[in-house]
Amino acid sequence: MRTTNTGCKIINIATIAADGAGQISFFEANIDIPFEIKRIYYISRVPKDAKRGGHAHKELKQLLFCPYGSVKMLLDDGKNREEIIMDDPAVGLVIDKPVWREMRWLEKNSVLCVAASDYYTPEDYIRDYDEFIEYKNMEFE
Ligand code: T46
Repeated sequence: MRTTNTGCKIINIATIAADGAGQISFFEANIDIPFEIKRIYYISRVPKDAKRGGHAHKELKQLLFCPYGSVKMLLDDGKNREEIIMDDPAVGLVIDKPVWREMRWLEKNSVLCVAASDYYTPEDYIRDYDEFIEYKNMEFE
């Protein structure tokens, strides 16, 4: 496990290879990731260079992983900004605090999967960057 410059965590997802038959990866809630899972979603059929995201979450915790292809994550905690390329099915990104995220698809049809700690709650999103900075400044004070 490695903590990134924006306070996210890069984790190794347990992965077992089968001779000539690929690999299987798995994780368990509360054991391998620090929360209960209430929702799974995945983003697929995205063209190369398309961008998504552009928001932060107030409370939601998530594990992101890319089982196929390559997606660039831009992460910003209000003080630090970094880019992380997700291209390994055996690696996950835990975002468990308010961090602004933008995603760019580096390869057509890459799949981004997310295990989330809560049901879909539109009120939990901050979709305006200035509002996000104000929210973080209140947190830093
Ligand atoms: C995140 C990044 C990594 C739902 O109705 N239920 C859901 O569970 C989700 C995730 C989305 N939606 C609806 C809300 C919008 O009408 O799907 C539409 C597209 O969602 P959004 O523009 O937020 O998608 P992304 O790819 O920008 O962001 C998503 C997640 O929403 C977000 O939580 O962290 O992936």
